Amino acid sequence: MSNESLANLLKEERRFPPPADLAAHANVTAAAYEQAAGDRLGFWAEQAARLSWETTPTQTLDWSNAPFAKWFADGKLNVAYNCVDRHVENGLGDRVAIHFEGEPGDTRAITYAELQRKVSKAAHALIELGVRAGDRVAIYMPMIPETVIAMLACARLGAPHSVVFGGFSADALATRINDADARVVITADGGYRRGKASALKPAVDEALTRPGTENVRSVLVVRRTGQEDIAWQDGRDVWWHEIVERQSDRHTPEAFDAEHPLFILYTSGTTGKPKGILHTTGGYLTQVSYTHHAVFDLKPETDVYWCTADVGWVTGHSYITYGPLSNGATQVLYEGTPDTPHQGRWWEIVQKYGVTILYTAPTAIRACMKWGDDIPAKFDLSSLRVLGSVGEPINPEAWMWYRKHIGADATPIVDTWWQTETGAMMLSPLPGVTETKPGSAQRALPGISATVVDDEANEVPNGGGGYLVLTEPWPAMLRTIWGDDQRYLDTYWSRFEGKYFAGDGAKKDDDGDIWLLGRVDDVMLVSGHNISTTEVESALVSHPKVAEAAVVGAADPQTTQAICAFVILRGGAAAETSDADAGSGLVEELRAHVSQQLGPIAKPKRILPVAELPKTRSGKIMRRLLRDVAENRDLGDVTTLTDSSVMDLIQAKLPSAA
Ligand code: 6R9
Repeated sequence: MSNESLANLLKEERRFPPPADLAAHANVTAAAYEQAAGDRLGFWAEQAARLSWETTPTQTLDWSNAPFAKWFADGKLNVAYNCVDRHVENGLGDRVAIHFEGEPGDTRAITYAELQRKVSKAAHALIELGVRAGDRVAIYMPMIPETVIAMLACARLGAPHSVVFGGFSADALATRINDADARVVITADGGYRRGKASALKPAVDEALTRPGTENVRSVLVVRRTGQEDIAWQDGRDVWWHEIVERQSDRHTPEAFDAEHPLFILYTSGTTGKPKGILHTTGGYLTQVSYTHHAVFDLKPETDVYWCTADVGWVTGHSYITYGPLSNGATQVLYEGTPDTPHQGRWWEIVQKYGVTILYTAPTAIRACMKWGDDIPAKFDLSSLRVLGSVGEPINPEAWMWYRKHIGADATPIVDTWWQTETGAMMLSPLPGVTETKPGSAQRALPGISATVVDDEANEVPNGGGGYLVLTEPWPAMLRTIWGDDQRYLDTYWSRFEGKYFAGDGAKKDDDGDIWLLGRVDDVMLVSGHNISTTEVESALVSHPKVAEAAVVGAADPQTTQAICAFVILRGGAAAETSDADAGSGLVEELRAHVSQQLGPIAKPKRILPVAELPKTRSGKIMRRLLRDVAENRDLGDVTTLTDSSVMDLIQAKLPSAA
């Protein structure tokens, strides 16, 4: 990729200073950057002291076997104790930890004292099932409190969990069980999604017929939907309510080494088998706890926090389970989809619980934009004081919509860049410090070192573009890929010597702030220019008739790649395109709009209005599949799509794709 590359095209001039009141009482001020810059390791040692250690660490970082890091290696602690018991011991047992809202409308409020009893019982049940420190446990669950309880019970016993999205297929589950050599699977009969019960147990049964899963000796099943015709294998399958409920609700946690494995979480790369990202105990908990406190300005006595992610995504691990609970937060856990039974469900939940901090993904924000401004306007959202975004670059127009229609034009937005591999947030504004810019994650958090480099690993000057790299180790970093140290080295540490290669394109603006431009694989080469898919998408979304856009580069004999855009139109405009002439008029209008926003080089060669885009469960658009369509190829692996029928609809739209 050339340096002038990753075109510095889109100019975003809007600026939003932090609200004065928030700034005056912020948990973290600008001083944190200075302190961490002066003594990075001292800074992290201080953050580690936010936790309760059974043995206080005397070492901070051991980088002698780089890039295999050890953080706080001579310390010992128990993660579940830190997330639950210590709050009870500190007199906070009556505080609600989880406000659960089921999709059908059933609710449960679980206090920290209750959570302690439930986690203790679940830990005893796992012991009865033979789980010992070091054994891997697969968790395949809907979004219900037992999922969090199961994770904490594993952590309490030092048994690394591997949470697999409830939306994944039996095959995907089997591959992950096999790779981690899991001994127990925790699941449910099903969960509620889109207004109906959707079964989970059958996928577990099917997965366990696959070779490589023979070591699973128990399947622990939560009853959620009460479906009746559930297959049962005696001796292997155990009901949660039968085994867990009869256990003692007192359990003394054992402290584990800071580098004891906490969990494995699989990320599906574009090719090859999924990578089992390994996270360990002390450093991980230190950084998720600190970032949750700093980036959301969490005041646990008064805030009601809600992260809408699925717990099967890293965002759910770090910012539903471990970050918020380690900080003693009160949070909402919602089982279902945002439009069930109506498109205002989320805003109804915000109003009902008085949510003050909301953390969601750009894909969800764009869906809400598409449904219309009048929907959130019907609810009282005045409790909100910090809004977060994660998962993809957020288009400036989506950012502005989020601020205006959800945040009353006043609430700071923290756009948090991080990855499964980084374990915790890495780049983000701080809500009481940063003057925010719509669409930018802006800068590395205190204690984190990131920059943008060119092909030769030289740091680019302000205004330049290239690749995002992390230049110093950080506490929550992945320790390796489970069972494959070589792949860890090759994937992350071989592209630029001594630097972690994130795989994302990025640019620095004139102030040195960082803008993420999407995965490097998604950058297009058009007539010798590198053009970012993200910027063309943002230009399209800035047109009033476009709700969402996905852009890919399709092979082209004249220009190497040609820009091909798939767009979802907003309500009225969608109807217009069914009329062929009006439709082609709109396509011309959109091409002209992109050309005017970014320059003629970025004008899409083709624009196709579609009803849906292919997305993963974490909301990321699978551009790879759209490239397959645009280049008239057979589709690659679709197993991680939320809904694979979307691709049939898109393909049906284009008989003339090539
Ligand atoms: C947490 C999570 C990681 C990839 C990452 C990047 C994209 C995440 C982003 C963002 C721009 C943000 N990404 N947050 N891009 N701005 N705020 O999403 O983890 O599922 O492993 O994905 O997501 O491309 O490299 P994961």
